[in-house]
Amino acid sequence: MRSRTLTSLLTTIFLVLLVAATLATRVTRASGPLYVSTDGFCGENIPCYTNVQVALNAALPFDEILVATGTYTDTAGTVAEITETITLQGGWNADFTACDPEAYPTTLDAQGQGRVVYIYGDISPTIDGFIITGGNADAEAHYRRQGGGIYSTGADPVIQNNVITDNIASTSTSASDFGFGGGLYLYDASASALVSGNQILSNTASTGYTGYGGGLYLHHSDATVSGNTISGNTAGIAPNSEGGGVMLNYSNATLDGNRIITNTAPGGGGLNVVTSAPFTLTNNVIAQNRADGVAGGIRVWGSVGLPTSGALINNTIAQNNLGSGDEGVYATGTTTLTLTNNIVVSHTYGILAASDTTVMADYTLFYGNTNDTAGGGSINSTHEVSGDPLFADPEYHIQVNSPAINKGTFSGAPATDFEGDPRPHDCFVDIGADENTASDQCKRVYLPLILKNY
Ligand SMILES: [Ca+2]
Ligand SMILES: [Ca+2]
Repeated sequence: MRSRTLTSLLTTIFLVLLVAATLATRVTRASGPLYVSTDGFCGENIPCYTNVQVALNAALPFDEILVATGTYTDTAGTVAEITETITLQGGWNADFTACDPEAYPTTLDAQGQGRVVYIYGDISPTIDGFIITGGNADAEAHYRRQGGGIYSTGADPVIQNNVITDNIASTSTSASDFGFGGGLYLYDASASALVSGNQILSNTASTGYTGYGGGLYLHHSDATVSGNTISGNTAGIAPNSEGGGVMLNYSNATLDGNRIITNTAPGGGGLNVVTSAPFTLTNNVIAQNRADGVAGGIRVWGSVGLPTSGALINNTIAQNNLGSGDEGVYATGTTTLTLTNNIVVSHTYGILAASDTTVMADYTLFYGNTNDTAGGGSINSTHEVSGDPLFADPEYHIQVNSPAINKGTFSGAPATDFEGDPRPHDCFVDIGADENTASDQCKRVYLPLILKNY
């Protein structure tokens, strides 16, 4: 009886202390955003931190952390280790009255001492408006040599409006070390993960030997990748390196409206897809990528037990002929591809279907390829269109008199083009990533309607 009373008393004391501790925690954290500035001055706003990680550590789930212009580093190398569903937003001015990432550049710089951002757990954080640079994952304790700029595992992050540049996954010169995802690496992300509106520039998966996915590597991640510029990235220097711009591995991802240009890899200069069924490419410009092995543009591979299949709809695939691997689309292994409304221009092989592959191409505009289609696989190209697509600018818009205009099929065509213009314009769907909104070929004849009473 006495011990029961004591237990009850101790339980009561414990509960009181717990409630007090909880209240104390709530009182010490102001409601509303947390603020970070390099000099610890945030105008009228509190709490105000000078270190991004200290603010992250203080944040509760669903908090916003707003970061003022300036450069943020950390003695740990990694500037932001994210374990909660928070929003981390850069691009704010000094007194937090305006947010404009271009006017108020906000840089997270790992200074070559680690990866820049590390995200883990069953969370959905948002990272918005930063310059993410100086990452090097070569000496990381967790997921070494993967994700120089950003590594995410188990999470469904939203990564948007950032400039992710000059990051490295691996510097090792050993043939047994591999670098994956120079700019970003997403592992085990669901379809709600989003990589959108970023500039992913000049990242390298391996500066020393084999690398995969210079800009972005998706592994077991069915993410949406949309509206990014993925440019000047490099997979690796060893000849088995693949995916200069993007690599998909076991990832039923959707890539829409990206500019994947001037990336380099021995295999798959722009994009390398393996063991992913199905993946989807819509409204992308895949141009001027370089491969010195195979597939300057897109390489797709599947195995017998793990075949790959994909749909390519309304993409512009052009001039991926800078190296000796000068195919626009290269299907190999156990792969099935369906192409609809694509422009395929200036390659030695526009579409190469190696043995065991099945490629169906409908409404393709071919121009300037030595061979539009080739290979020992099954390739069936129907409703071909030819003629100079008349690109208007480096964005690969088409001019108003382009033969691509109004020559595509409605079937499967996205409702908007690579810049959000409605598709179709002018009655019919254009081929390629751009729908030209100035064309006016669609004339209808309206006869006068006369009603008479007899
Ligand atoms: Ca049209
Ligand atoms: Ca357009």
